[in-house]
Amino acid sequence: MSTLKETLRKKIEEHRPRTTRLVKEFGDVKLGDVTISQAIGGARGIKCLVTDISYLDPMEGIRFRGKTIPETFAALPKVPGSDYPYVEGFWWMLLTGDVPTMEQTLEVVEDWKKRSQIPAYVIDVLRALPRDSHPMAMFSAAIVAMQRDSVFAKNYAAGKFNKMTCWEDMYEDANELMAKLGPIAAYIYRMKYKGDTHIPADPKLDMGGNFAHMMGVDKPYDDVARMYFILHSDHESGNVSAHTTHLVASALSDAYYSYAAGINGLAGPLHGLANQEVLAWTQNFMDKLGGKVPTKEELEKALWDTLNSGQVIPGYGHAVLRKTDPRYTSQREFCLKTPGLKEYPLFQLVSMIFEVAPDVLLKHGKAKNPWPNVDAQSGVIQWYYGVTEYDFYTVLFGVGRALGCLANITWDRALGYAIERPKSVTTAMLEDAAGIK
Ligand code: HAX
Repeated sequence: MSTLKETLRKKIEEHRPRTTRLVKEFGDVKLGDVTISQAIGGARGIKCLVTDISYLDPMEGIRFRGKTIPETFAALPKVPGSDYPYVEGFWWMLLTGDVPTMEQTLEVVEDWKKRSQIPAYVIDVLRALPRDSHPMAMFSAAIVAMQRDSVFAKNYAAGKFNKMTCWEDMYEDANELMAKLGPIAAYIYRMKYKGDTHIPADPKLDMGGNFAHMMGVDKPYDDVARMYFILHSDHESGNVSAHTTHLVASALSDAYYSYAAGINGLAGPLHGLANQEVLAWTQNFMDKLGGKVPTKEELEKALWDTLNSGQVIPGYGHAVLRKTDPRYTSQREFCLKTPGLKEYPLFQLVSMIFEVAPDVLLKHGKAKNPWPNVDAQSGVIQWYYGVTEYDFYTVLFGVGRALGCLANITWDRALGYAIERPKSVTTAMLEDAAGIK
């Protein structure tokens, strides 16, 4: 039995009475009323999901288990010789709420190494897909293909379902996925963009280091990977990828079905695909200018052209945040402290967009939040380190987002969260409620 699993078991046992008491004794306490615009407008702001893994304050941004991004990076054990922590230690923190010791972190590192081999049939599935399939479609197919190995599904089919202990099967599936997603993503990358040449895993490396190695990108891309996966891990539960994963898991679907569904949601341009769209927008703009650095006036015009043609400015705005996304700031700080990257023309252009776009969006008057989100900055760093195939960027997001989604559905099972089933109403009912009928 792993120390992480035992620690998690204690946490779950301590936590369960809190949830039970809230439902039994305080189940009728109201958290708010639902308005017509919330019912029509994407359930914005309705408080009906519960998670302790992260919390998103509109003005402050994300906290993972109560810690801001800088606090998270400072607290966790670091990979020797690196500026960023082990992703495996972060996984421990997301699951348990505690900062692990180096020894505990290394236990997860070893556990994931043992689980990291990509099954041969997954390679077959990936190779059978047309090579011009979007890498997110490939990633999703690989995840759902592995459903045959789900411990949860096998035990359920064998009649071994037990509401109190089924989180353990989810935990096993979640760890299997976490260990394999990096190597699968790297396999897709090299198959699709690097002439189908592959680099075997290096058993000496941690998850982030091995990912960089299998991608074939030199240091400090290992730190970029660690930073990127942690930053993209979780953004409380209402965003499309986290909510979809939770929703599908609520039907007692296993981690593979659930996270493949989450990945499909992440692939939408209003969500995770925005990082690809940012680079596409920026590159198109630079091409139109023949590669020269634009003036602020040229940039402002291009932003207005995008808005006037009815499109969104990718990487800007957010459903919850009302200030610059600290995940954007964290990546910007990485660029500012990295020699070469700070002077890099693409970084300078993205910085200029940061100066110009919020004013344009404010004048446009629609977006409630004119500030950049995580996706406005992430592609620049990838591009700088040679990962210029921007339709791959959302896959990177998907490897990181798994940390949050899978930690959440492990806890969903542990606390016995119900199958999700909100109520719908008809338009006529809304008109009745509004008194216009
Ligand atoms: N450019 C142009 N218009 C925008 C805008 C932007 N960046 N952001 C919002 N708006 C518009 C909306 O389309 C909406 O217009 P309509 O009334 O015509 O429908 C209006 O402003 C009000 O929207 P909002 O309440 O401010 O924002 P939403 O909560 O509805 O949507 C989005 C939030 C992130 C989807 C939105 O800001 C957007 O489309 N941004 C660009 C795409 C993007 O960067 N997505 C990634 C977000 C972060 C994330 O999930 N990463 O994975």
